[in-house]
Amino acid sequence: MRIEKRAVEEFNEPLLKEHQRKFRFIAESFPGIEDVVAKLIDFQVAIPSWALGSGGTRFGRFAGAGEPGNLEEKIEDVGLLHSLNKSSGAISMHIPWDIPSNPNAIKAFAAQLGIRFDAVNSNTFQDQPGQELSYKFGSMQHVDKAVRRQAVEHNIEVIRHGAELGSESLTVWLSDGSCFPGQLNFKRAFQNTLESLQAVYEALPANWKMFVEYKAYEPNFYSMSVGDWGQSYLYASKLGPKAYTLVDLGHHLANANIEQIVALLLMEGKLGGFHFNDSKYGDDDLTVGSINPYQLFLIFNELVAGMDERKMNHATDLGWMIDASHNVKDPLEDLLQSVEAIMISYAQSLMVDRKKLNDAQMNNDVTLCQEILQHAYRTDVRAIVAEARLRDGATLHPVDAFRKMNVRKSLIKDRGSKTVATGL
Ligand code: PSV
Ligand code: MN
Repeated sequence: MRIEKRAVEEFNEPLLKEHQRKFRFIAESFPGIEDVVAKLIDFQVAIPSWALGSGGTRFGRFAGAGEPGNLEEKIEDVGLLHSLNKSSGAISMHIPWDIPSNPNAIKAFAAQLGIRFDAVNSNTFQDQPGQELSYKFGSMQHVDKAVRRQAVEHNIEVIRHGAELGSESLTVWLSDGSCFPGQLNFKRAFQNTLESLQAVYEALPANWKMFVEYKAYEPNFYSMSVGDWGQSYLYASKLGPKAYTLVDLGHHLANANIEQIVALLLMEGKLGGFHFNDSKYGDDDLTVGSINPYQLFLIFNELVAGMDERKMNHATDLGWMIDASHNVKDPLEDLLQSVEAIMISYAQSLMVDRKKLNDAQMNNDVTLCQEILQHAYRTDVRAIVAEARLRDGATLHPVDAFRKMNVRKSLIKDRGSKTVATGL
């Protein structure tokens, strides 16, 4: 299924007047509005190939209908999202869940839909059918050199697949660690992991980045060999200038101050990428902004401040991606909501009066600091985000449009109601 320009215009038409009234109202009170709109148009969030179907928990999974059954259909789904919001122009693939059988054809198909290939992700957290050695006791940290070599070779193969499609970064998330005290020699596990990562790093094409993603717990419950941003930073620093830390919002212990982590990593030039989601308890992988939108805003506030200090391009210098799971909602609706939440937080953080905030901080005016941040956070910027979409040829309200255009119904008609997408 494709969403034609005409369908977008037809959807927008009856909403235009009301939208223009709301946009005019906010534009009048914010002189820098055109710069915000331009930045929103440029900003793209990659969609993970494994999140286009229903997710589940270890207790089960309730499949949806019309889910994509192969990589082409996953790209088709991302194309639909992108037609609706013009902010989802990239896909991030997980190998081996999505090995492209014909890379040139896949690349051409994605290009037709305006989709590029973001970071490729390796998988040494599951054993695959026919795999020679098991990752039950880890992959890159493993005590057996042959297992470590297998993990390294897999990552090199992932780079090869990514390079064929035009990706320029590899995300390595390791589930390595231990479940019980005494199981693992921490220092040996670190050294083995570092050596393995070094072998992968050496295989990176010249223009590539490597993202080292950390996670506090799960599937290992006593220690993780890349368990927090400190460990990730240590690996990334020892690896070299092409290695960076990747922050996944769900991968922290409760109440961690993620905005502070982000600020310091940016200061050190070691923040590489982001996995957006939201959580109440752990790595819940819920819709971005659904539980704690203020935290999301505070993170974006540090991102914008830090990127501006380093004169970075907001849209291209960091890897932006959603990493969520949709257990009860339509995956595509859920992803549209996530992208919207990201754009709203980004827009609000672009509206923070940084000069005023800095002055208030220098004067220890704590009350004013809070007023400045919350003024931006409490500003209803939805019309600005919608205006950016409108100017870029997308819909004023993506979720409503998805429903009005009967997108899921068409997908079920094309694909049937029993397809199950690969992924977790
Ligand atoms: C692990 O929880 C993670 O966040 C990593 O990014 C994985 O690659 C992804 O989820 C999918 O399992
Ligand atoms: Mn992640």
